[in-house]
Formats: sequence, C-alpha cells, structure tokens
Amino acid sequence: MSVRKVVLMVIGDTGTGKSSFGNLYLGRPAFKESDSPAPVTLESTSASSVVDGITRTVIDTEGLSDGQNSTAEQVQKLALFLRGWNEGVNAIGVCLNGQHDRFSQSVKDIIRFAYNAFGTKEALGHIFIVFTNCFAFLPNKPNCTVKTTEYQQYVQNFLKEISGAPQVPEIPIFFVDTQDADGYETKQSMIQIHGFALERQPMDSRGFKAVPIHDKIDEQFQVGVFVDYEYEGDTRYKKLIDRKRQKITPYNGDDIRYSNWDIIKSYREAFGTRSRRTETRQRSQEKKNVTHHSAHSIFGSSSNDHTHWEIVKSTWTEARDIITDFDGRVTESDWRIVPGTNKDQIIDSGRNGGWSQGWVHSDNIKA
Ligand SMILES: Nc1nc2c(ncn2[C@@H]2O[C@H](COP(=O)(O)OP(=O)(O)OP(=O)(O)O)[C@@H](O)[C@H]2O)c(=O)[nH]1
Ligand SMILES: [Mg+2]
Repeated sequence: MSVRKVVLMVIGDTGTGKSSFGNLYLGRPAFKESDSPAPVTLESTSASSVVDGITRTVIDTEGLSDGQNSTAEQVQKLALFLRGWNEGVNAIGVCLNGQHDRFSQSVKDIIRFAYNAFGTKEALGHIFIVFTNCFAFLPNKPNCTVKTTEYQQYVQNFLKEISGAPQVPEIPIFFVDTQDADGYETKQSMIQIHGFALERQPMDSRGFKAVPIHDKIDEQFQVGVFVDYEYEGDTRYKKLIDRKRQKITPYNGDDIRYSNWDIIKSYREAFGTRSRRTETRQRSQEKKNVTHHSAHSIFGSSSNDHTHWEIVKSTWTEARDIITDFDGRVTESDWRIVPGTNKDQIIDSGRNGGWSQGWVHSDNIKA
C-alpha cells in the first residue's frame, strides 16, 4: 500500500496566522505562534502529523512583507529551503488576515511571487487563499459568499494580467479561525483545504526561484547639498539642504527609477565675510593768484604795469574704501573729498612790478 502524504506550504505577510494555520492543519502545536507584533517565524520549517492515515506536512515560512528591504533576504532563505526540499509541494496557501481583507498591493505581490517562483503556469492551479481571523472573538465576521465572489474576481483578473493567460484556474478561497478549531465554518474549510491539496500532484520545488516579491525601495540621502549663496550685511551664507528620494528597483527587471527629491531640512552656513576699511590722506595745494594792472595815472600819481599776487594754500582730506570681498578679491573705491575738510588760507601776498604769471603746485599728498 502506498503511503499517502500531502505537503502544504503557507506563505503570506508576517503575523497573518501562517504558523497558527499550520498547527490547525496538523492538529498539534508544531510551530511557534506569535504573541507580539514582531515577526516570529524567521526560517522556513516543516512539521508533519499523521491524520487518518495520511501524512500531512506543512512548510511554515517567514512572513514575506515585513519591511521592504529585508524581503529579498527572506526570499533567498525560502528559495534555499525549497530547493533542498525533495518531497514536492501539493498546495500553496496564501494566508491573509480576514480582518483586513482588501486586495492590497502586498496581497498581489505575494500571489505573483508564488506564481513566479515556481516558474511554471502549473503553479496557478496549486494556489489557494485562506483568510484567518474570521470567526472567534473578532468584530468583522466576513460574509463568506460575497467575499469569495468579489475576491475571486480580483484574483482572476490579476492572475490573467501577470500570466498573460486568457484562462486561469479558479483560485479557491477559504475562511478559517485558527483559534476556533471546532467551529463549524473552520472545520468545513479545513476539510476542503485538505481535499484541495490531496487532489493535486506534488510540484517539484527544487527549481524554486528567488524572484523578487515587489519593487525594492531604497531610501537615498544627500546631506549638505548646495543650493545658492545668500548675503546678509557683510556675511555670505551657503544655503544648503538635506534631501532624500526613493530608488525603486522594479521586481520585474524594469529600469530602476527614482522618486523626486524630498527636502528634509533647509539651513545655511556662514561662508566668508566681506571686510571694509577706510583709508584717508591729507592733500594740499598752493596756488599763486595774480591780478595784472596796466600803467595808469590817477589824480597825479602814476604807476607802471604791475601785478598784485597772493598765495593761497588749500588743504583737505580725502578718503577711499578698501573692500576685501568674500572671495578675497580686494577692490578700492576712488578717492573722495571728505565733506567739510576743505580750507583755503592766504599765506603770502604782495605787489610786483611788471606782469608775472600765476602758478599751481598741487599733488602735495600725505597719506
Ligand atoms: N483570533 C484569531 N487569532 C489568530 C488567528 N490566526 C492567528 N491568530 C493570532 O495572530 C497572531 C499571529 O499568528 P501567527 O500564526 O504566529 O502568525 P504568523 O503569520 O506565523 O506570524 P510570523 O511567523 O511572525 O510571520 C497569534 O497571536 C495568533 O494567535 C485567527 O484565525 N483568529
Ligand atoms: Mg509564523
């Protein structure tokens, strides 16, 4: 008589009840169930029970969508396990929490993963969905009929989309509560799940591929990115930002793409000052002013041509600015007369015979 045996593999997000479901199927607490939100099953393991003369084996796996970046590693570990698994897999149960029943992206990711990893369209016929958390002590009791119809439709469409096949097998959907093993609905579902698995030939898992589950998302950070200069008084600032973006590596090998940069911090740093000093110098100029008189005769007195002269000394202060700019370049302004410093003084005067010339002595500069 041939030994009858059936192998069931459970995959899904972390905490969806994979281990609890495995235990329910085996009829004994073979896998550790979590009692905290932290992931509990960190390796794939298998356990078996003989029930009614049939050896039931469950492959319990690590939660697959626990944080984007660890996923690749989890897939590698799962692939390693399955490649070394010689007994085949009759059915792949995608475990979902019945309390959150949206056909979410992570559900899609996991179904697509199950299909892709076995590398054959045949895999579609081995997948079933099991909603846990459906009945005991829980607020949202699912309307199984409505949910099955709706969900099945979503899943069908999705499988057609990813497989490109016009016809895909109907993926059965079951509802259980692992904490209510004796509940009628749960019992019925477990019988059907067992039947589903038994009817299927084991699929060889030794070619299991570590296909990516979903787009890999890495955050990239840049610190101190220069934006512009900003001036305030004689201080120059560098306007800087820290920013981040997402690097998205698509699961299907499409080109890597990036999100826009998000500014996470804007700030500025002093970057050079401008200094300014004023330089002064004294200037003076002497000037001989002359007035010529022709020979004349008035009231009996007469004179020859002669010159009246005076020497005027002018003094003033000049100033200029010397600016050392942010980049170290030195510029000088033109000299300018400091207002109010100009003084004229007659330092000598007289009268000469004949006509003499005036003169100017300037550039008598003292810094
Ligand atoms: N009420 C109720 N609780 C459940 C059900 N299924 C799982 N739980 C609880 O949910 C928690 C997580 O269950 P696990 O079976 O450890 O989930 P898991 O998917 O194996 O989690 P990881 O190994 O961490 O990925 C445990 O506290 C279970 O008791 C269910 O159907 N009903
Ligand atoms: Mg577990």
